Amino acid sequence: MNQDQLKEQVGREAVKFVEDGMYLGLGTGSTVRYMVDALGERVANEHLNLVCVATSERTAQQAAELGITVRNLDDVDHLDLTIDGADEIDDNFQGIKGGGAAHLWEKIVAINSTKNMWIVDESKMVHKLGQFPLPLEVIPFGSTHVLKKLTDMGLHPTFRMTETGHVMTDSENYVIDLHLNEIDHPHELAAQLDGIVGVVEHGLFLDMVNTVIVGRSDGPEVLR
Ligand code: ABF
Repeated sequence: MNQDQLKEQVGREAVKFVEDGMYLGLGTGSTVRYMVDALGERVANEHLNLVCVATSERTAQQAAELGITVRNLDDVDHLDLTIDGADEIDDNFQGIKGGGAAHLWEKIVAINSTKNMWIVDESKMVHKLGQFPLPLEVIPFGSTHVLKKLTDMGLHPTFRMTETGHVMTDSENYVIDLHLNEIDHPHELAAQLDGIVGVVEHGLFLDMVNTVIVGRSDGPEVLR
């Protein structure tokens, strides 16, 4: 099975965990796109009664087009489950997210969810975090000075750019990626980054996930 087939596999598997009446968080990324498509099928076929909160404008649009009820996070008092993707998951179920420039809203939704589930193809499973550049959402004002501070800290930062300029998040912020190769102490790094004025949020998702579904050629593996 190729990577897309594995993504579709775990997207469909995840939807089996959705129960009628749930308040459900919807992640962002290509794996989640498959999950939302499968969710749309269940909602239509089974007339599921769901209230969903999206972690990005693009997920909200996809869900709404499928007839899924989408609400703002501030219009619900809790979420039962959030299903999201990830860029890396290590042996301790710690994760890096944000490759899709959505990790701020993803983390806000995740911390307001009773349970969190990540769905990934097997290429995302690693022994140590860091090969995937660690995303930071940063405020544009003063961001060149934040970049310099990160450089001086030895964190190898780059602005995430497109041909036309900065990648902009749904909150109209910039993204800086840290090219670290290996992260030996993720909790310490997270605390360091939390203390930098201008950094809104980093993509280390630590001690947050309850269930991980990994796409494999011999079938999805449900971990935890
Ligand atoms: C999202 O899932 C992002 O945080 C992460 O970048 C993405 C993984 O992307 P994909 O499913 O497209 O591989 O939660």
